[in-house]
Amino acid sequence: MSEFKAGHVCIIGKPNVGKSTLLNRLVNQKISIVTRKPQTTRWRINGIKNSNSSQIIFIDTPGFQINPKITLNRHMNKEVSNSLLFVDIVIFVIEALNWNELDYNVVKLLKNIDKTKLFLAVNKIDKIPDKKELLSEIDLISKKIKFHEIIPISAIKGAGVDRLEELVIKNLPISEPFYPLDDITDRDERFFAAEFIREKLITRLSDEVPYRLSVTIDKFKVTKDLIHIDACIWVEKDGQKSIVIGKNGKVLKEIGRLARIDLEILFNKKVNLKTWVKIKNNWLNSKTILKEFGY
Ligand SMILES: Nc1nc2c(ncn2[C@@H]2O[C@H](COP(=O)(O)OP(=O)(O)OP(=O)(O)O)[C@@H](O)[C@H]2O)c(=O)[nH]1
Ligand SMILES: [Mg+2]
Repeated sequence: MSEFKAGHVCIIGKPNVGKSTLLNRLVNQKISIVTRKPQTTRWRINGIKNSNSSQIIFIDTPGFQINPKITLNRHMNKEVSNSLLFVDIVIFVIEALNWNELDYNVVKLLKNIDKTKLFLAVNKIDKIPDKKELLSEIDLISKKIKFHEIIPISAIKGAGVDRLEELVIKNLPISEPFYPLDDITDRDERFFAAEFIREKLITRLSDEVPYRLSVTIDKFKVTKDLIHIDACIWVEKDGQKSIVIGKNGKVLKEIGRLARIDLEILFNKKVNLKTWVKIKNNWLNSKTILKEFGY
């Protein structure tokens, strides 16, 4: 295995640019949740891409926020900075023709990173009919920051993603693999159960509610032909609890149904999912409760 290549590749960028969509595309499986709302990802998550000659550990991170005021958001930023410590390559993702101040804030995090490790992925090019505009934006950015590679991509459609992967492998060090060659992630089944439920909650609920809730798994029991999952959705107040449950329990039922369908695909097994909604005051600002919830 002397020529085997392996390493860690961190995907970072401001919220909503398509980092998790890119991770899923790179590992050909939905492991990181995606919604059209910013601040969807709260934890870093590894997606592992294996081949006969390489193992790439892609790290999806929460979108970086400026001056976060609540403890949960500070935790999310810390997840990003910690992820940068020992990586071989950083893929900085931006949304094509949408480069702004917020992207600069993320770039500032990269000031100590060796420039030969820095890739720019310009995402969502499927939305840009005029490629000339795209080229002039890339030109502008590359005058301000030096990137080793600049790759226009569409994480959703797949354009440019193979090339991105090739360039990543080219730049990886020779190393033994870090994980068994059939692993695709570092996260366990409980993590996915909680995350897939949270994805449905974010998509279904409006305004602030998705940002004020967290999901824990109280039971995860695998039997011969069924997985029993008990999940708890934690909110801060009575009003939020009523919104999550909905009239006659309709909203919660629908969320449970959609999460169950996704989990059955992921686990390739029938799932019996039960959900409860409980209140924990001010959990977003309590270090103790955040810890209890796994942050
Ligand atoms: N048109 C288009 N939309 C995309 C593309 N990639 C991602 N999106 C959409 O952009 C939205 C955000 O995608 P995510 O993958 O959740 O973005 P993220 O950067 O992980 O967001 P946070 O976790 O909130 O930081 C979703 O609605 C995606 O479907 C793309 O290549 N083209
Ligand atoms: Mg994400």
